[in-house]
Amino acid sequence: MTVDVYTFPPSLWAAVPRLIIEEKNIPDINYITTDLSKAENFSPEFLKLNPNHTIPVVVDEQANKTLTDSIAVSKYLDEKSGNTLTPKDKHQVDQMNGLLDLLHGTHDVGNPLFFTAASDQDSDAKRAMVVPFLKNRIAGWQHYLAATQDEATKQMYQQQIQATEQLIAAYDKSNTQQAATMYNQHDACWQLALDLLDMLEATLKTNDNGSAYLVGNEYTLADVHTTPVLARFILIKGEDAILGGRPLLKSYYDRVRAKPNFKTI
Ligand SMILES: N[C@@H](CCC(=O)N[C@@H](CS)C(=O)NCC(=O)O)C(=O)O
Repeated sequence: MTVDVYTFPPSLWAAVPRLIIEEKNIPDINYITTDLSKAENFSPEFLKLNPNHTIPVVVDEQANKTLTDSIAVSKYLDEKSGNTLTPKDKHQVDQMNGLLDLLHGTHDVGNPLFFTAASDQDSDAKRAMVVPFLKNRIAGWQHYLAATQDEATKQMYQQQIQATEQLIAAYDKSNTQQAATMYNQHDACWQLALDLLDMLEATLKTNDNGSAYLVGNEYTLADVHTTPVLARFILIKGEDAILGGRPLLKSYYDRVRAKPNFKTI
């Protein structure tokens, strides 16, 4: 019996199950692409699986389990395959869980950083990639909106459309007010990203008695969740902005990106 893994290649958090499955060579996985660019994560079928409309989702029918966020997904997949990505030591487990909370709390800014621009110049550089993606999502919501009778669901689609139209408008530099609001939002996210990077550097420094990973010498779920975040930040801001001046994070990232499972990011 296979386990269904709902994923989308460019998604940040959907990389988590892919990294684990590749790392541990977990068999019998059925990857199902949920195309976020078409808002497929808002289809009626997907909303039944995860009303929060996010990926990754894992469905293990045989075990009667549906997991709808990447922390739960990662713990489930690890448990199912021998718990090798979870430390044995209780203190290290606490440390790992603390890092997972940090990555998924207020510092979870990889997606808003990607979809917003920092300045007029950044807006010019990103517009041709971001705006068609957003317009495509609107077409997806409109399609689902036309097909639903449920008032609450209609409202939810309408809100998504409205918020996305505002974001598209902010990419038009002549809308100076909306553009400025987006640049401020981007900057607030960037400050949180910098804060997170400094905390990761500090964690590696505290641990730096020769340990290779965030929680000691073994690759754990903390590393699985950190890797796609670093990859995303580098994609947006470039390697120097992320790893420059953070020597421990630089050698850490060199280590995780040299692992065979990194190709799934
Ligand atoms: N806390 C959730 C966040 C998942 C999340 O934000 N996933 C993004 C993709 S990386 C998503 O599905 N976004 C929905 C959308 O773009 O509509 C988790 O860790 O699974």
